[in-house]
Amino acid sequence: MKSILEGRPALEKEVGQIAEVAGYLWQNGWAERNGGNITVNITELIDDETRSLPAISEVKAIGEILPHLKGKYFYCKGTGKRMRDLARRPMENGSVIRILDDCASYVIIADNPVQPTSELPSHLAVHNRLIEKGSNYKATVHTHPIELIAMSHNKAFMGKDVLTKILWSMIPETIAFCPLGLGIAPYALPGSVELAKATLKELEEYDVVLWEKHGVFAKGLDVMDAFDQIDVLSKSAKIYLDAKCMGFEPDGMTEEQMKELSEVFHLPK
Ligand code: 2HA
Ligand code: ZN
Repeated sequence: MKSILEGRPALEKEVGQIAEVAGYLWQNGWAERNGGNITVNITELIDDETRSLPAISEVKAIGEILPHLKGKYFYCKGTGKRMRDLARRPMENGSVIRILDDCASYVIIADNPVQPTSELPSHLAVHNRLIEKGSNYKATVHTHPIELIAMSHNKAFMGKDVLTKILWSMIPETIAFCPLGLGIAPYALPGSVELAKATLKELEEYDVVLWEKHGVFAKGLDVMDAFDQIDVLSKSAKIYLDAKCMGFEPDGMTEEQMKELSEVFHLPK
């Protein structure tokens, strides 16, 4: 069977980047079994010929009306699929979907009728909001970074911007490359409306949200940008934990050092 990627270099490159990031998630130990999700808005890469491709699935309900997604196209990881498999075979472990004109349902158009992630409604709700805001962000990533999840088991870290300040102060790069910090969503059942709502709320202010005792959800300009932000935060969390393992509380950079960084890098906070 011919893949949708054949003869479409821009789409092939995009899916290649998704597969590359899926590999990093697995290599980092952040994507056990079917853990994590990736959803990317690929509408800009869809040409007229692709728009006329027939559906290869029945019409499926999203579960909510998302008015800004009419006629949009997404690459979505498949439900129950493994990141480590997606890294090697992205079109067998994910699929391309088209949102129908009712803004409440979709069809799969390629390559295989792989059912998208169980978290599709929450990922699509985030994309709906991003488009509504006129944002250039195209990717959402959910994964299970070990050290950040470990830190979320401490209630004292779950206050607003408590963890952000600790993580920023571990290494100068973190504030430079994750300048909005880390939002917090209190524990809620995976896949629940409550978790989706809390995530949407936090994403108004942050690019990355820590789901207490579960993982992170990030938005990015593209999938690599979303990954990079999770990666720098995770690096800071590792440094914090290494210092604690050596038996001391890390000093962290001083307020003055942080202020200097913010000024030099023209950071928003
Ligand atoms: O889709 O990680 O939380 C797999 C998950 C859901
Ligand atoms: Zn998860």
